[in-house]
Amino acid sequence: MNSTPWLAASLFVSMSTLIAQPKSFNYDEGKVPKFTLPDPLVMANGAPVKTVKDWETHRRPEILELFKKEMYGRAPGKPAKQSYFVLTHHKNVLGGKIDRKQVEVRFAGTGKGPRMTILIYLPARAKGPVPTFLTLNFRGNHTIYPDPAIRLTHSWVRGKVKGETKDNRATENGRGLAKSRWPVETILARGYALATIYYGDIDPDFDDGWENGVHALYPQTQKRKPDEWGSIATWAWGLSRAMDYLETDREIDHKRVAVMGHSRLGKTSLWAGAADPRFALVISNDSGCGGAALSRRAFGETVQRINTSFPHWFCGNFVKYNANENACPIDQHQLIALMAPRPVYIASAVDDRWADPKGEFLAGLHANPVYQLYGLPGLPAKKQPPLDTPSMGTIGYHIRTGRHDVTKFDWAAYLKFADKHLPRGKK
Ligand code: GTR
Repeated sequence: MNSTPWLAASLFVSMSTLIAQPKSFNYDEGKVPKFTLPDPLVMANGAPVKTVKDWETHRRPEILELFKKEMYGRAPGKPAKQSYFVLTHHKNVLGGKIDRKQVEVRFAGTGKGPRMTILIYLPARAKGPVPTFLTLNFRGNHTIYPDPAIRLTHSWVRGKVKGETKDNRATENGRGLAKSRWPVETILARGYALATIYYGDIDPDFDDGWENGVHALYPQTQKRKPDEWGSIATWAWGLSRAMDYLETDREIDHKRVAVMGHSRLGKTSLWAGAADPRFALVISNDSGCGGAALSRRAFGETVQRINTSFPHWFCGNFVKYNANENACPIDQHQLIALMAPRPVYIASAVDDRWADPKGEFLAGLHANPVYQLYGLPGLPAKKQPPLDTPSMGTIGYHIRTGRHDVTKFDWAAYLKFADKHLPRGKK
């Protein structure tokens, strides 16, 4: 019996439960509190930012520091002993058009310590290094495409999809389950590689007291400090470690790597892009609270709610802003501004009110002054564009029909945006 439709249905149910939109939260534009956003172009000492130099040498580091200290937490650098091990490498597979590599990043330099597996699909017979979409996935590399050669993760996986997991271990039942979110053939046909990692290889997504995943490499000796990395910063750190590897892979054009993520992994791609300028382009798909959405609007999911439901995602200091968003010295338009002058795309879905589509748009809009400092267009749309109508400057935005998900429409926009900003043949 083919159990895929049943599994897909359970996946849908479980994901909808995850993003339930509780009634007691505000969805009324008229009830959005009054607020003033911190100005990205005014320094903490009140001095104005007048030039790119002021921004790059003073204000940008100041804002980056505030995001580390108050929100995502501080991550360590590249582990000294990190090494890479090619697990498999096959050419012309899956109908002949794809090259597949699976590479293990060994954080402590050994296959016995914490490690993550990067699955890389490349267009077969590419002429030279290819630009790449790097993304984390929710349920294991094997779920993104029905490819029997993708290795099952050795890490903990969430056990909510009935039949997909057994004792929180990935099984064959999950193979290809999330394929609607991963248009592999289209991405490759457009000349891009796709590199993906199961986020649980980096840090399992539960409140474990910072012992498992890569945290095992950094044992706690004393009480956790209020600015130590939360899970979002840890996943973003994993993306930077993947970038370390991509820089060594001659088939990859590492100067043209777009980091993309959905939902909590959209929050993660934004933080990865802000913290690590090696990412040439950044994409947030329905990232919502703690991602692209302005916290001060408190529309849909709030700071208090996210810190309560997911106490491990942010650093300890972020709790200070529960129901107290105005006291926070930063807001998410400044996170977007940290990408400047690099291109950044923000995508919303109209039925995903929990993620506050308007707040996501406004974060892009209010990052504009920083892009303008560089003489770049920023986000062209001055008000939220109509449904299914992307607006693309150096900042891109769309709100599409439908629910919290990654769809063909989203990918079509990302590919167009990447074609525009990461043209081939230019250095
Ligand atoms: C929800 C959470 C959102 C979003 C989403 C997801 O439960 O409230 O912030 O991250 O999960 O990642 O699926």
